[in-house]
Formats: sequence, structure tokens, C-alpha cells
Amino acid sequence: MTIDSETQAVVGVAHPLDPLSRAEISRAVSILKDGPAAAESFRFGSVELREPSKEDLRNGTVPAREADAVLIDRNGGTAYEAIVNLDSGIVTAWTRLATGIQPPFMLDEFDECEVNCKKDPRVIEALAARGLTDLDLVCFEPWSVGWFGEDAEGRRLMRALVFVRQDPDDSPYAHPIENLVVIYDLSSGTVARIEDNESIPVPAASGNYLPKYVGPARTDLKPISITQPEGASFQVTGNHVQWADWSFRVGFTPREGLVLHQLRFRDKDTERPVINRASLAEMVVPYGDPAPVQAKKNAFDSGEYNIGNMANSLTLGCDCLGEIQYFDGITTDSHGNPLTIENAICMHEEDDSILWKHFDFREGTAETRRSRKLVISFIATVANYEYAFYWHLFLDGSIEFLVKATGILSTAAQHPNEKTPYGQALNNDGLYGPIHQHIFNVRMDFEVDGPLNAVYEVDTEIPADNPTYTAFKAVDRLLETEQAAIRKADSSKHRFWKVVNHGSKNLVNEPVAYRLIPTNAITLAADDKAHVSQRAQFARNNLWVTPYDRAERFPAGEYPNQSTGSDGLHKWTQADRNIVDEDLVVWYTFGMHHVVRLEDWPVMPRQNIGFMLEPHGFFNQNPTLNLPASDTASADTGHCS
Ligand code: ABN
Ligand code: CU
Repeated sequence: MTIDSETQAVVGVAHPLDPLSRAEISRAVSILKDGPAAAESFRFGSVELREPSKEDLRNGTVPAREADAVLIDRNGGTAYEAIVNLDSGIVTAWTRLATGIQPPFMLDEFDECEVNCKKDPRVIEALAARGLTDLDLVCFEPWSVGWFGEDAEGRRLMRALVFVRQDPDDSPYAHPIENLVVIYDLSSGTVARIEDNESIPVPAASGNYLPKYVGPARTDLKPISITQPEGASFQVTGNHVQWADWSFRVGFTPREGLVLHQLRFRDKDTERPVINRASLAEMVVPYGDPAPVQAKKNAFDSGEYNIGNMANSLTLGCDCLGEIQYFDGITTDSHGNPLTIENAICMHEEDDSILWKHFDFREGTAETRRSRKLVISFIATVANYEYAFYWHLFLDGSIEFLVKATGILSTAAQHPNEKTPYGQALNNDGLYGPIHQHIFNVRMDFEVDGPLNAVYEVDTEIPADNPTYTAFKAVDRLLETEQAAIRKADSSKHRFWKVVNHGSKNLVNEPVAYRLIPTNAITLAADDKAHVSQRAQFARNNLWVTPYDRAERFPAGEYPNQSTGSDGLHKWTQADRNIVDEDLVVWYTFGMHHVVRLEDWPVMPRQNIGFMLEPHGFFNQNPTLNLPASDTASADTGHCS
């Protein structure tokens, strides 16, 4: 990608779905600064590709490269949305957002909050009252304020939790300063107020995991080397990936991190679309402990913080192993300077045990084929937690989305002689891990053999007429409208959902389908009357299906930060639109119900949370009969036996 020196237009873009390059971001920002965002007080929340319309992509029209930008004028606190045409250099839309709409936090706002909290006399005094005078050891962790019924009067607020280290590399989460919270006002750049409740002794016992604290590493584990002497089996051209029968484009946005576009499976000689676009669209982490500080912890890590901005630069041998292909993630700082997160996305192949096997016991021979998966991932650090997000593509057409949650619990303190029922004591010093949930929503713009799809709920039922008492059968029920498709998983009915194309039939004249297996199908545990239940309504059900609308991108609405719950899936689906043989978006809510255990401390062993999409009559038979037998077969037979 280069800039034409005469016209300053961006030229040489590889594909309309490629994320904006650094040069394109800079160009969008300078067009805005030369136009409506000329005042020094403007900050850039995000500058990202405005994805072309589906019509343009389908027709093969080369659309203009466009940027979507979200800005905040710190002078007054108003937020704006802009569309910039990078080809013509024109700001084609400039929309002032309603008072109270708060775009996600910008990276430097976190630093600003910490720096200014440390300067505030009320904060210094509250810390001193607890015997804490070394401010270098105090950590302010700026959480979102959420919304608890009061009017923020247009102010952009943060809610800083406070922890203290005993040494510069000591884990602060072992030492929460309970009942002290700083409300920081980004609109004025000052501390708005402190919430200083009953002082609870800061737990003293350490929670360190660094080698210097935990002692020498064990030495009995021999190396495992992953080698691919002939290289990886994928071909990468720009952001396009071809691997085995799969092809797709890699995208990256500040809000979602990794995005998969145009996921297709080559079936013999036909490229068959499966999903047009898939990404983590939202998540929420509500805490169940009613203690004053804990009851207001409800982080929407994606929509309030822009989880893509918090992606790690991944390293070989640590985060990913094998023959790796990396993709950078490009985002912006608040002044609109492009920021490259190098190696934000990692892609590699992994051996995946057996795919199929049969031992012909009459002949004494076996046929075994090994599975492998293509792993495309990114890892985000959201203060205390790490979330590693993986798309796994399998040779048989299956797709897995997996979240590996690790990092450090968001802790709390109680009096050492107390044991709250709302958390797990982690030591005898008063430290505990409050009960909470990590609830994710993945948005999948399905395109099973084409854009017009429908969704069935499949339950297994015992028929009324059941003389042998042994009968059970799978029963399909078409979900006809949005309201009918607001569903919960039900393991007692062995429920799953399938996305079909009525216009594309398989060998037995049934519509081809992909099924969604609803694993980790949790929903919000809090009462429906809780503020978080109003704001995170997507998390009250596992399945939602909507007809495609390019404005409906995020299930808790476009701007969940300080939201009251007035936007999102629950609002759009009130229209109860038809979802039969339409261009559909399927939204799946799942997660981890985190009843804390001692083993989660001081750093949490990875927990896997996810779900599978599997072809269900999409192929006419097992599509992997053409796999070669393993090359580590026995010398006698040339086969695995
Ligand atoms: N997990 C809540 C959070 C995210 C980012 C920064 C601070 C807190
Ligand atoms: Cu947790």
C-alpha cells in the first residue's frame, strides 16, 4: 500500500477487506484534522476500516477505501462518528453522538487515570489513613463505571480499584485495598470523588508466581519439539489464507481483535461458503459479591475497553509453537498515531490426535487417519486476566471457537476471621476471589452455501407412542422470527441448533446444514432486575438470530460504556423480523461460571471455554477419506495398525 504523491490517495490496496494500513490510518486522521476535528481537544477513540457493503463485495465492485473513526472532543466531552473516504480525501459523514454516549476507553486514558489518582490529595490521605505512603507501590486499576441508575451528566468516568505491591515486582492482586475506589473524570482530567468505606486490613501474604519467588523450575520434563521439515501446509497471500480445503481472510479491529472473513470450504472443485464474518462481538464479567466494591464490577472487556487494542505481541515458543505465520494488528493512539501490535495474531497447524480409525478385527488390519487443525489466535490482557481466543479449523469441516482464560483473579479482601459466602478464601489473611462469570458472545454472519439461511432447533424427544419405552428421536423446529429464536440451551433435551440452506440439498435431499453445539452455555446468574442484566441482555440467552443489518454489530449495542442498556440484541429483535431464508446473523452466548477455587491462585491455570460448529449434512459423507495414512506407520504394513 502506498500513497499517490499527487492526489494523496491510497493506492495498491490488496483487498477491500484488508484492515487499514498505518498509512491509511494516518491519512484518515490528517483528513479529519484538516476538517471537522481541527481543534487540539479532539481525541481518536478508533480509526478502522469501514467494511465495504456485501453488495459491493458480491458484485466484485471495487469499493472506495473508507475509514470509520470515533472521536471525542475533550472540550465538552461530546463524541463523534466520522466516515472518511480515503480515495477522495473527503469526510463523508460527521455525526455528533448524543450526550452520555461514551466510546470505549483509549489506551492512554488508563495511564492518565493512574497518574492523576496518585496526585489527588483525597486519595493520598485515604491511603495514608491505611498506612500506605509509598505511592510507587500503589496500583490504580481503571475499570469502567458501568451504570447503576444514576445520571453521569455527560461525564466520562472511570472507576479505579486500588491494590498495593510490597516490592516493585510483587503481585498487587494479593493486596487489594478493599473499600477504597477512586472515581476519575476523564472529561475534566481530575478525580471526581473517592468512595472510602470501612477500612479492611490489606492482606499481607504474597501471591507471587515469578521464578525468583517460587524457586527453581523442575528439570524432569524433556523437550517437545514441533517440527515441520517441509514447512507449513498453508499458503498466505496478504491476508488471504488457504489451508487444506479451507480458505478465509484475516481481519483485525480494535474492538474485536481477530476477525475471520469469507470462510469457505473447497468441496471437490466447489468453493462453498460457510461463514461470511465471525468474531468475538462482546463479553461481560459480572461479579456476584454484593460487597460495596465488588457489586459494581461488571466489565464489558470488548465493548468498554476495545479488546483488540489490548492484544499481546505473541512470541514463538511461548504463545505459539511450530511453523508460525504472524499477522500484525494495527490500531491508533488517542492522537490518531498508528500503533502496530506486532505479531498480534498467530497462525499455525497442530496435530490433533486421531480423526478416524477402524480396526478390521476379521482381517487384523487397521486404517487410521490423524486429525490436524489450523489454529488462528490472539491473546488480550485486560488488566488482571488474559483471554486467549482461538479459531480452530479442522480437516472434516468442523470449526471450534475456544477461549482460554488465564491470568490473575480480580481479588477482594475481608477481615481475616471472616468467610464470605460470595467468594473463595485464598489464604488466611483475608484475601478472597469473588464469584463471577465470564460471558462471551460470538457473532457469526453465516453463509451456508450462500447468504439465504434458516435456523432450526433440534431437540431429542420421546414420542407419545412408545410401546418399547426405548424410542427417542431428533425433532427439528424451524425458528421463524427473531423472538422465536431467542433461546437457551437445554441439555435435558440434547438441544442443538442448525443453520441450513433450504436452496441447497444434500445426497438425501435434505437442506445442507452446519450445527452449533451449545457447550459452555451459561447465562447471566444475576437477578433480571440487576443493572448489569439490563445492560448485558445478550447474556440472558444463549442463542439469538437476526437478519443481517450492517448497523447491528455488537450485541450490547455500539457503545456499552456507561450504557443504560438501551441498545443491542434485545432492542433490535423487538421488531421480530423474519429469519427464514434470509441473510442471517447468529449470535451465541457462552462462558465460564467462575466459582473460584484455591488452585486458581496466584495465577490461574488455563480454563477452556468454547463451542463447535460442525457440518451436519453439509457433505454427502465423511469428507476426509482422501487423507493419507500417517507416515509414521509400521514398517510392515505401511499403515497405522
Ligand atoms: N477487566 C476489567 C479491566 C479491563 C481493562 C482495564 C481495567 C480493567
Ligand atoms: Cu474468572
